This record gives sequence, structure tokens and C-alpha cells, in this order.
Amino acid sequence: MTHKRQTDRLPIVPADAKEHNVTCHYCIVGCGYKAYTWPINKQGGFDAKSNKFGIDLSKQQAAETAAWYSPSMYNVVKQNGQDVQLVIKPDVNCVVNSGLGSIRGARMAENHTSQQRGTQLQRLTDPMVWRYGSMQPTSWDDALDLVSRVTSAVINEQGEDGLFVSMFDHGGSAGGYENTWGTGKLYFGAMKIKNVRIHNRPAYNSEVHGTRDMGVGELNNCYEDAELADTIVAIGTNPLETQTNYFLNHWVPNLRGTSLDKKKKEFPGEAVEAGRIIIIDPRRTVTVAACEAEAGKDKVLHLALEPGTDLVLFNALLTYIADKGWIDKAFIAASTLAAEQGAALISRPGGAPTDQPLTDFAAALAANRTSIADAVRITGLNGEDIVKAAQWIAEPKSGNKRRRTMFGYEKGIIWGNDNYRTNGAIVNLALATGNVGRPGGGAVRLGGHQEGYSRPSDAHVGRPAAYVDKLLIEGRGGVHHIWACDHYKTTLNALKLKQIYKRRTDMVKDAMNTVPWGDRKAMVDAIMVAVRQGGLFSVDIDIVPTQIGQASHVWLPAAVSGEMNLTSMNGERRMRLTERYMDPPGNALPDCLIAARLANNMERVLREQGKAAYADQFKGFDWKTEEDAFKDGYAKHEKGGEHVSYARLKAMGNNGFQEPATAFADQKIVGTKRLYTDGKFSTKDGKAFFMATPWRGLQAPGKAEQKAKYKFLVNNGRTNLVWQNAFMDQYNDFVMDRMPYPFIEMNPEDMKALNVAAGDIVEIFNDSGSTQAMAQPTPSAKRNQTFMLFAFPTGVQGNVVNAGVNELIIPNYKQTWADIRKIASASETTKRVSFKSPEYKT
Ligand SMILES: Nc1nc2c(c(=O)[nH]1)N[C@H]1C(S)=C(S)[C@@H](COP(=O)(O)OP(=O)(O)OC[C@H]3O[C@@H](n4cnc5c(=O)[nH]c(N)nc54)[C@H](O)[C@@H]3O)O[C@H]1N2
Ligand SMILES: Nc1nc2c(c(=O)[nH]1)N[C@H]1C(S)=C(S)[C@@H](COP(=O)(O)OP(=O)(O)OC[C@H]3O[C@@H](n4cnc5c(=O)[nH]c(N)nc54)[C@H](O)[C@@H]3O)O[C@H]1N2
Ligand code: SF4
Ligand SMILES: [Mo]
Repeated sequence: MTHKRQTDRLPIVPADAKEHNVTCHYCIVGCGYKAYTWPINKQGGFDAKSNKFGIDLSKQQAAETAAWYSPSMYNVVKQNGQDVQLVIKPDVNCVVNSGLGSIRGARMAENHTSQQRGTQLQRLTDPMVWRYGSMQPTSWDDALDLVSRVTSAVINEQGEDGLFVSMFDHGGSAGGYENTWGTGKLYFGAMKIKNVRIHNRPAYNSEVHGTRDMGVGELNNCYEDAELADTIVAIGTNPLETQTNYFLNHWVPNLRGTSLDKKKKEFPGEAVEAGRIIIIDPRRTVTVAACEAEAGKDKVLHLALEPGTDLVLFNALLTYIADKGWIDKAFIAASTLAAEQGAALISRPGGAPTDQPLTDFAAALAANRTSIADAVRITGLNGEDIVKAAQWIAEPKSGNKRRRTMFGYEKGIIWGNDNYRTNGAIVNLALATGNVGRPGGGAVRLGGHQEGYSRPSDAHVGRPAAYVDKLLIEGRGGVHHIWACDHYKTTLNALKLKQIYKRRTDMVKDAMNTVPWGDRKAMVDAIMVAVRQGGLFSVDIDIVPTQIGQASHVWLPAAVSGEMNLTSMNGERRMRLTERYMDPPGNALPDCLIAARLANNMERVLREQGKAAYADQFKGFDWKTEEDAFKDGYAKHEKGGEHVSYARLKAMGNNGFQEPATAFADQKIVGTKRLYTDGKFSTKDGKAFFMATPWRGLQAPGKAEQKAKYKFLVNNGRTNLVWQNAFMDQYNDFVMDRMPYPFIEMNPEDMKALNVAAGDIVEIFNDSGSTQAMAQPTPSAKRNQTFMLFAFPTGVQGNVVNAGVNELIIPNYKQTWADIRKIASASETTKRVSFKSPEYKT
């Protein structure tokens, strides 16, 4: 909001301002920040003694000074009921970001609620319930009583399978160890809920089954490895925009050659040079442009393959590298499944589909053998580039030293065609070249949110897990609890889900409208009549009114990181504690405490009904604070958790430690820099598996047909400025002035053919649904290949993603095809938006 506030001066942070450790609660990177708070009627002075920076501020500061903060890093908020000034600025001493902010994280302060400055007044302050035809505020007791009575009534009739749950599984914003534990203990401990899904996919499962089945956990390296690698292979990711400070603070130094000293120190006697990068993405991203600017074009190889064909490329690379003898034979022999076992083995830990065997190197190579010519035909790449990629990945360096290659992948393949095998094909390459568990290596997810998972076992869910959206569409279930996700904006087959969800929840609303609110028994009875006829009772636990929440009957207001103490870990497993630096708005509570109160209410209601044994299952939620949830969950259940406490984490500051903790020594938590350094993997005998990953075309049902029928690829994903479904940004003018509508990048010739000009609104439509976006001319876009911002409030890309998933119920958001037509010319709103290319030129 500050960009319109004509802010001409900001208060100096006084020397005695309170200081809190903060980990940015947005993306996986988890940059370190410091939150400073001090009374509203005070400010610091110029002299070194009276300001927090300890610097004489009357003198001109250098350009790169840390003694500075921007208007977006400032706000006036409540702390223990008092107005305080708040500054949240990047921490120069945090090894993750070294003082860098990003266009998302550096807005954390202005994205908190301030009554005084009018920011984020959309936040929910009280539980809200459907009564008298609209959402009305009420008390926690009243709202939770209704939720528990309806939930238990549905369970009494349909069993626990009648309770559907959508819940986050991550850290950072809307997650963290406290909150995954709170919700997990409720739904997987007290109950055994099977019809449960995760925020970003329609089932309760792993988005990277492939690598896990092979025995290779997906966050196995450390951020320093990106500085040490000879070659970085970036697959289906756009890290400048989506893992921003990891890219800027750890990849760019390698590409620039400024991490050579680190390399020399780590690898004495090895030839070292500036890093190279291979970027595998059908689209030319700003990451490609930035890498070319930083490393020089000769060190950047962009493989703009046909969408969804990554698997073929990896199989061809594996074949070529193996035939050249560039594999790491010693590593394969010591750390992966032995050949004689592999040939006969069809091993599927956890029950992977039968046609996807985990096996040994030789058997996998035989199954995956792909010629360069075949790869050229299917991927559309040229053969020289594929060979070049093989050389950059594995050709031995001078002195016959093995090349150190880091493989990082994200949603371009996770939400891509044949997720399981493509994931496996990447890990095949990394294992074959000995690049897991070693400096400068890694086969890793680059990540989305931070992580912070601590829950009782989910084994009862089974594999494949229930396709929850499909069941909701089929009319199953009677009650739905939604924790911090907005499927209306972020799921697949979204239009269909919305149509049915609205119909089912409206049935319950109509029933509720017939009963006076105070007559609880009559209310529950009326709801149950509607439920028996196919209605659905919906409870949304969120921080703002959401789109799916428009259908809900109860909203429960949650607190975010900083309004509560919260722990989570980043993409190199770095765990930190964000310390509570302000009050949540109104009566909002941490998610873990909402879960606990819900459990308390379930216990009370069940006891009333004479179900003592079932009621007893809801015991153990007598938490007063989020720290109680942490002690009950992480500290007791996670590997190394016994070494970790809030006090110890606080002392470890913004650098924290890397999980798992192995000891507490010299007043420090001892962590683990890299996984698998001993060459032992997460399998029974420690030997990693290779995977047979033969190509089977566009694999998810409906994809090939959609491709054949419609002209435009509707590739989709993220942009630097916007965080997720814009739940905060939709009330932030800085973002909304730039992005009033979601953009769709289009080739200018395609636009001409459709008579579409910059800023015009186009409709994107196919058999699954339709949506709209603002046309953004993009000269680097290939003909017939568009890219649309995902999950935006004013245009949901998921409306046109079809329902087909892979056999493990992983969605394929990225490969979507549709037709496009103009529906409106650029309005006053879009006319003032800049459509300049975001590429920077050198
Ligand atoms: N600015 C910003 N950063 C974020 C987020 C955000 O909302 N905004 N969200 C966070 C979250 S939750 C996540 S999961 C991550 C996601 O991080 P990323 O995965 O990096 O982001 P996406 O934009 O979803 O997709 C990455 C790329 O996949 C490419 N792609 C599409 N199809 C294919 C294909 O067939 N093959 C290959 N190889 N690539 C393909 C797209 O062109 C796109 O450039 O970002 C995190 N960081
Ligand atoms: N087409 C398409 N669809 C996609 C993707 C794609 O690439 N393309 N990517 C997928 C991915 S990777 C992701 S992560 C999902 C994102 O899908 P969602 O998780 O549905 O989207 P978010 O924007 O992360 O939603 C977060 C919600 O939590 C609320 N919230 C924030 N903080 C808190 C909190 O502390 N407590 C509570 N209770 N609520 C809170 C916010 O207000 C918001 O409503 O989208 C998926 N969908
Ligand atoms: S890069 Fe990610 S963690 Fe770092 S400041 Fe930006 S959003 Fe936050
Ligand atoms: Mo994500």
C-alpha cells in the first residue's frame, strides 16, 4: 500500500527496539529477516548510540548499506494490545539470503493488518457463521459447538469417511510444525480420516513418490551446493521468480565465477571454473535471460523441449552418458541395488503401480534405452544440444575428475506429464553420475512453500489415495473441513468442482435459513436432512474471506506466522523459529490451537452423546500455546526432535540448524548439512533403486485428446510479484495496479491472428471449462504456446485443466490445451499496465 502513501520519511529504529528472529513465511527459501518493534510515540536518533544500526546516520550511507529499510517494510501494528511500530527487514547475517529481500518477502510488514494505516483490513477477526442469509460474527464457543455437532452427526451416520478434509502439508505461511501437528493429530490421531487431500493436489499423497520410492529423499543437498556445482541442471523451474534469493544469493555467484574460492577450498587439486547451467523448460523464462546475462550465453543451455517430453530427454541422456562410460561405477556398485538382484526384482515399496519397477542400474538402462535420434523426434530438441547437455552433466573434467552436477526440479515436471517416471528418470541420472550426497551435487526439489511436516502416520489413507475432488463431485461426504487452501482458485477441473460444490452447500444454506440460529438441535437436524439429500456442510479455516469460503457455512479465523511463534524448515532443511512479534487480528488463533479447540469440542459433544470411548480419542489437546503443540509434536515425534526446543532455536537465530538434529553440544543444536553423505539411502538395506522409466506419451487420461482438439498450449505457473493465489496481494495496490487481471503470455503473431491487442481480455476455453486473462504480448513465446498466471482471483487457470491424473492421483496442471477468443478490449484498468518485456538486456 505504501507506494500510494507519499511516504516521505520513516522513523529511525531506536537502539532499544525489540528484536525478533523472522523467517520469511512465503517461499521455500526461507530468508532470514529481523522484526523490530518499538512504542508508537518513540523513534531513534542519528547518533550511533540511539539507533538500532549503531551507525552515525547523519552521514551519507553507501549504496549497499544495511542501515536502511523501505516503506513496504514498515507498519504500525498491535503488540500485547498496544500500538507499536514495526520494521521487518532482511538479515545481512543470515546465510540463506545475506541481507537480500524479494518483492514478496520485503512486503511482509505492509501485508499485516494495521487499523492505523489501513492495511489488510480484509483479515478475519471473528468466527463467522451462516445465519439470517449471510455470514455473521460469533464466538469461538458458538461456532465450534455447531461444527462439532454437525461433524459428529455426519460421522454417526456415515462413519469417518463422511468427513472430508483439505489441509496444508507445508511450512511457512499457513503451515509449520505446530500447525501440521495440530491438524494431523486431530485427523490422523483422534480420527483416521481417509477422504483427505492436500492444499495443492486432490489426494493425500506425495508429489514426489518417484524419488522417495527410490530411497532418495527430495531435499538432500544444501544451498551451498549450487555455489560448488560445475553444472546446475534446472528442470521445470523458474527460480529467479520462484526461489528468488536462493537463485540470487547461491546460483548467481557460481555463474558469475565469484564462488571460485569456495570451490578451490572444498575441492583442492580439482580444476575449477565458473558454473554452467542447463535450463529445461519449454518456455524462455526470465531465469534464462538472467543466467545468460550473468554467466554469458556460452555457459547457458536452454533446452526448450516439447511440453511434457522431459522423460525422453532424461532417458536419452542416461543412455548417452552410460555408453560413453561417464557413469560413476564405484558409486553404483557401493550404493545402489546389485545387478543380480535387480533383474528379477519388481519392487514397489508402498505399492507403486506394477508397471513401474524399481530395479538396478543395468536393468533400468536396458528398459530406458533411448537414442538421440528418438529423443530429437519426440522432444523437438536438436541432437547437438542433447549431446552438449550430456557433456556438461557428466563428461569428466581434466585429470579425469568427475563432474559435479546438481539437479533441481520443480513444478514443470512435478505437475507435468507422467510425474512418477519423470521424477524417477531425473534421479536415475543423478545416481548414475554419483551426484547424490556429495558436495556440488544433489537431486532435489527446489520447493514451493517452506516445509514443516509433523503428523501421525497417514498409512490408513492407502495408496493410491482417494481422489477427493472426484468424490466431492460425485456427491460423497457430508461435511468438509478446509484448512488454508482455496480449491476454487487452485485445483484442477475447478469449474466443475465449483458448480457441484455450490449446489451441495446451497442445499445446506437453504436448510439453515429455515431454523432460528439459537435452536441448536433444530439447526443440526435441518442440516442433516439436507446432508442426507446430498448437501455438504463446509467449514473454512482461513485468514481472509476466500472464494471457496463463499460456499462455506462457518469461517474460523487463523493467525499467521509472526502473530504466533512458528517453526519450519527451508529447502536445505534449515529449521528456524519465527518469534511472535505482533498480535493476530481480533480473535484469530493459531491453526494448531483451532484444531485443539475443535478436538475439545468433539470430545465434549461425543461424551454428551454417551460415546465415551470415541470421546476419549480426542483427549490430549489441552494445549494453551503453540509451544505446547510443538512439544507434543515435533519434539516427541520427529527425528532428532529431542534436541530441539523453542529456547534452543531462538538461540540458534536466523541460521538455525539443518535437519535432522543429531545432538546438542556446546550450547548448539548440531545439524546435518547434506543427506546420504555415507552413501546409504532411505531403503531397508541402504541401497538406492534405479527406475525403469519407458516413455508412454501423454499419460494422464484426456490429455492427448485435449492436445489434438485445441490449438493453444495453456502452460501456467507463477510470477515474481504475486504470492500464490494472491490472498494478500489482492488487497495490495502495489500488486493490483500492476496485475489487475491474470496475464496470459502470447506470441504477438498469435495475437494478431486472433485480433487481440495488449491488455485485451481473452477467454480461454475447452471441454473442461473456461476462464479469462489479460493478453500480454511476449515475443519470446513460441507460436501456439501461451503461459497463464495460475490461481488468480480474477481468472482461474485451473478451470481449463481437465480431471485426468496419473495412477497415483497426481494432477497434470501444466499440460493443458484450449482455444482462445477475445471477449473485451483493453479497459481503463488494463490500459495503464506496462506490457514491456520483463527480460533484462545486457
Ligand atoms: N513469486 C512466487 N514464487 C513462488 C510461488 C508464488 O506463488 N510466487 N509459489 C511457490 C510454490 S507453492 C511453488 S510449488 C513453487 C513453484 O516453482 P516453479 O516450479 O519454479 O514455478 P512454476 O511457474 O509453477 O513452473 C515452473 C516452470 O515450469 C515450466 N514448465 C511447464 N511445462 C513444462 C514441461 O513440460 N517441462 C518442463 N521442464 N518445464 C515445464 C513453466 O514454463 C514454468 O516456467 O514456487 C514457489 N515460489
Ligand atoms: N493450474 C495450476 N494450479 C495449481 C498449480 C499450478 O502450477 N497450476 N500449483 C499448485 C501448487 S504447487 C500449489 S502450492 C497450490 C496452492 O493452492 P492453495 O494452497 O489453495 O493456495 P494458496 O494461495 O497457497 O492458499 C493459501 C490459503 O491459505 C490462507 N492462509 C494463509 N495463511 C494462513 C494461515 O496461517 N492459516 C490459515 N488457516 N490460512 C492461511 C490464505 O488466505 C489462502 O486462502 O496450487 C496448486 N494449483
Ligand atoms: S525469496 Fe522467498 S523466502 Fe526469500 S524473501 Fe522472497 S518470498 Fe521470502
Ligand atoms: Mo506449491
